[in-house]
Amino acid sequence: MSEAHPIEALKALEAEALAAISSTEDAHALEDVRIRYLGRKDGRISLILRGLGALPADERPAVGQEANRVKDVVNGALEERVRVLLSPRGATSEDLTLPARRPWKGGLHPVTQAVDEIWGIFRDLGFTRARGPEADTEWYNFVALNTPLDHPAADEQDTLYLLDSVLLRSHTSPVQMRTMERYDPPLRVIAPGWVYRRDTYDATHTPAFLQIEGLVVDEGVTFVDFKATLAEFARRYWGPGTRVRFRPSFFPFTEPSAEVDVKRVITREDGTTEETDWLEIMGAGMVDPAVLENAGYDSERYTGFAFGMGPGRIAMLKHHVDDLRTFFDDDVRFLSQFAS
Ligand code: 2NM
Repeated sequence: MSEAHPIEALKALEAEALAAISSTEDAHALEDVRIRYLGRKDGRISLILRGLGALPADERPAVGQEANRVKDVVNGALEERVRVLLSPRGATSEDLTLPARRPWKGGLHPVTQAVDEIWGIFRDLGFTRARGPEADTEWYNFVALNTPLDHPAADEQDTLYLLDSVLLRSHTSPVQMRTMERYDPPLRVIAPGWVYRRDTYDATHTPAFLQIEGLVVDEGVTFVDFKATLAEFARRYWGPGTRVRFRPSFFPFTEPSAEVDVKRVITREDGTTEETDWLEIMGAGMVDPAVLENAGYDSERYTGFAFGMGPGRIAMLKHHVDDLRTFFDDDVRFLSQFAS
């Protein structure tokens, strides 16, 4: 039997090679098939290509073209098969190397984080958390706190009234007042909560904001206890190297009163340090004896100190945010950077 015409032989080789490729089960077997048909030295298709010169001149172009076509088809089949064999499930339609979609993860709001950290420090210092109503009376919000109703703070310009003498609390001090009424000294309470003022929403004000106030009352509580407690708080919150400064101020419910400032000392990676400007973090003072008397305490026997701060403001200082509204506009793209 005479040898088959080269074009017929090529078609037969093509079918044979494709069948061999699709029956391979691993990459080694596939490489053997590649060498058998396309190996440079004596692959069966390669041999035909190399033998083109021996053919009659008029057959050469057609055989050459067919040999190249078969070579391309077999190469393509080899590539496809290697992808199938190397992919974990042999799947071709899914790219299993794609990174998975990151799952949505909740996080605490930065101002909530500040409340939790601040309250946590005072808890460690022996304070108890107290709550009270957000709608309260003029008595608890102002009068009992030594703030006469003709004081500017009590004006309708500043306070949101619900009824004649019922209002949305403008600070959390009424909680301390109610706590003093209910419990005898010694008292160490911390009252975080929402408070309301008639303010226009801008970079540093919002009509509803969180406040944290604290109160300590006992026999023999002095200005030294006051300074030491707040300095200890500042160093636990802002870092051990933090400097603390008390500036004289005025509040109707404390005498003397002070603004508390901190200066943070930041240690850079190379060990050198940098000091921030003084940052005002809270108002505070020794509780006015008239306030203790309004609570039913004997102001000859007991003394105390109190303080108040805004965790929103503290979070702004901590995260170098200069517009309070970015915390409250609820844009998750902004807020998610504080998630922990
Ligand atoms: C402040 C500043 C100074 C304060 C006073 C009282 C109370 F009820 F004991 F009298 N609670 N909080 C106080 C004192 C709050 O906030 C800036």
